[in-house]
Amino acid sequence: MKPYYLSLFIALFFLVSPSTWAQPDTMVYHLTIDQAQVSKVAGKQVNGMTVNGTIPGPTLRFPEGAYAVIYVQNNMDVETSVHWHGLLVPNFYDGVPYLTTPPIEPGTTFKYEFPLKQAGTYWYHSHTMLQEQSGVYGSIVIEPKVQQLAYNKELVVVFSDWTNEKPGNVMRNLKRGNEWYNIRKGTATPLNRVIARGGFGAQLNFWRQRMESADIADIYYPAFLTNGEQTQQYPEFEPGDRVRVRFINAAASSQFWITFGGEDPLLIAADGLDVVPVVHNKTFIAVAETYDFIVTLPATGQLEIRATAQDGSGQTSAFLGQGPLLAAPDVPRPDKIGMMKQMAQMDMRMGAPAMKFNPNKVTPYELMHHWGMQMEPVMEHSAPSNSSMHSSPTSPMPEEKQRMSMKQSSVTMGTMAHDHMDQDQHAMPQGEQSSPVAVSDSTPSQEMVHFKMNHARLRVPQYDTMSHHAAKKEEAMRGMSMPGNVQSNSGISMPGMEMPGMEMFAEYNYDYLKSPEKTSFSNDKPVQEILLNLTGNMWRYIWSLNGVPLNESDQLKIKKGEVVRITLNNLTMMHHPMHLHGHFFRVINKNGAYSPLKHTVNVPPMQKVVIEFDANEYGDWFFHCHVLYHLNGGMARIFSYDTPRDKRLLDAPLVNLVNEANQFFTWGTADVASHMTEINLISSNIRNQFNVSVEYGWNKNLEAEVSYERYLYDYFRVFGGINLENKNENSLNELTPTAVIGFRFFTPYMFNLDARIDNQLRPEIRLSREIMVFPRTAVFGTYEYQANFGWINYSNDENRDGRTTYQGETTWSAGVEYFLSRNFSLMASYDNRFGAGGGLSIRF
Ligand SMILES: [Cu+2]
Repeated sequence: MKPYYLSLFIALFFLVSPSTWAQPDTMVYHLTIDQAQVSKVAGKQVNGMTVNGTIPGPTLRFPEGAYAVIYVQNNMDVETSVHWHGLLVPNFYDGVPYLTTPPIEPGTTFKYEFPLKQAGTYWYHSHTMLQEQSGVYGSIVIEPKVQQLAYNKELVVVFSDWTNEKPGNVMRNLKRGNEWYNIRKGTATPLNRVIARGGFGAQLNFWRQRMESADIADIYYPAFLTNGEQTQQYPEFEPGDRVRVRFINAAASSQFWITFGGEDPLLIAADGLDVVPVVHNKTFIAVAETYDFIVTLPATGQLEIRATAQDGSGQTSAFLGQGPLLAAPDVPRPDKIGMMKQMAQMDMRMGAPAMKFNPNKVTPYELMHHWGMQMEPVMEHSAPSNSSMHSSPTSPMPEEKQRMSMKQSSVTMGTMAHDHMDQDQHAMPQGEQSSPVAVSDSTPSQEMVHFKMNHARLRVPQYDTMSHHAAKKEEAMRGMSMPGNVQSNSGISMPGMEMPGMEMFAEYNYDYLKSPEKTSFSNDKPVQEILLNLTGNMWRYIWSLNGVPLNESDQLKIKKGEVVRITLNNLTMMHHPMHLHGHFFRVINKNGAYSPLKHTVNVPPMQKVVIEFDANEYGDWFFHCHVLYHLNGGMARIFSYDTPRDKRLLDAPLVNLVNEANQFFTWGTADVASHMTEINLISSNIRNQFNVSVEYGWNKNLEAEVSYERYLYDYFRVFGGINLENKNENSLNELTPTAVIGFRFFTPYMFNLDARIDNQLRPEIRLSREIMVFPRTAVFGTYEYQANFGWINYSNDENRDGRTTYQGETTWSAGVEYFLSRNFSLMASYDNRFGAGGGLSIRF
């Protein structure tokens, strides 16, 4: 071989083979995703999706620093995708279909490859529609090169939730507002229970704000799973074993409390990264989070590790070792009515809309100031700038008592305040903030940091202190930050920010997580401030950020080299585990400069959490609530570095992802009763809705209507349609069609108001309402009034009795409904056109 060819050969050799030859630590996995019949609840076979034949899929183990090559084969008849949750991978391999990665079409295989920059516990899951709920998830373990912690065994524990329904039907049920899930879970709060607990005032407060109750979770699950089974036995562990348990919450929408039997375990890592080890038993694991613990097996007995669903609707356990049971502590079921009562006592403005009249006008600060927690400090905001306590003259709390609480608080807060002053420049008052802030039109988040930390941690000595003080939230915010005065900042906020009921969510803070290394960013980095209000509408099951669902949103532009600081302000009654792809962010907590790094952070109802990350990537990254049904309902954004889109995505238009939040769902009800029959059909996406309704009485009265309506925002829509009605009984040959236009409004106290006028200029209003009065029983009523001023006179039927001056027509009905199952109810009603009767109500 001539030297020329030889060198060419050598050159080619190195050109074509880097991924196989130049990567000595390459590890190859093959994953096959398939549809299969699975049984997770005894005796019930349903369609699921498996990875390599199982749910969850296999654990992918890698040594730190390896080069991962993963072939994903799609054996299903629908497209799929795999996202590597928590792994820092090149944008193209992040696995969000149509955003970063092409979807994996049926019958094809996609090759993912990336170097592993991390160690720890992670996981993977489908990012296509609702496939994660069907079973497409599994664990990833990256072994550290040097193991510094003392343990001798390992166990991966994947928690998840299981439904026998098709996930698409679950979503449809949520969209239609079916009460059934809450009934089935036993978490509904019917009026009789609310009244029995003295909560009627709170209920009225909720209704006024168009909220039904303090819902914790939306969906009924017949089973919660530990590594795919409701209970798991691991008898192979022996007394004295120190087991590193890697927990992953792969549930579609369930958050859990983990509790441990035996001696309290050691929490050593969160979201894959080491934390300062801390003894910690009852631990909240939000959807998509991971935690590592070291548990020590007792000298005798088997140790239970239990995950209890946050709303108390179920649990799943793993048992390690053998012998007598060391049960995990019980987590009491949350008291929803008690929460309602507490929330009603605070001046919370609930019901922030999930969509806006003009989605192009994004007004996050207005949203924040108008809705949410109304903060009313005890301190006057003109408080002196020293650290001494300053009791408000109107405070019902004796000053002595305040001092007491101040002292107690100081004990718990001492180190924290110290940390803030010394180490965390972001938590400093603005006067000492040296970093340039890119967006100045903001309430600086350092105030929020303090607010969050204070209210989350402090006990509330006196319950109704707050309600006696009327200060605007805005002022409260300002009052909290005394520029240039650290002392007063922490001092002032202590008694003032002791919000009644705040301890209700204190157990969800992350203060027990402390990074072993400083995580704060250098002072000279520019900071981009972003406020994202988490917004939602339970009635239509639309979820959004700043009142704009994904499909109506613009991308959020971020700049490489900047620090992006995001205030997540939850204006909903639900928890939202927010996940950012491709980055770890600091979750600002009491540990200041040592705040932990995470990829997923839970934001409790009506609370604020501040996160910040180093914008050090390129491409577009997804940021979303990891509750699958919230993500699908629109609670997501694209963070864009504004770099060119990968050419390999030419055939994968982004609109396919974005429009997942705007699908049409169709449902119907039919009442078949002794006096009448009624059918309603609804097809709806975020803005548009088509309705067909037919009422037919056995006395041959008929009314039918077809209409189209457009939602201007959550509670207000305009409509137009055709109405068909006969004038008198037994006169089906005299059906008169009229054109109608009007508006529909979901009022405070939750009445459906329909105001319309027809083409004969007859105005009409309708009011209707349904209330759950007993656990399975609802009452409903409708009132209609149509006025005819005779503005338009027809020479025929209308005025055959001579010229009409004014006619009013009242229609009303009232009834009761008893829920038998998801799809069936018994109903009885009286209608002034059709008379009284009873029958069956069917939801389909
Ligand atoms: Cu959510």
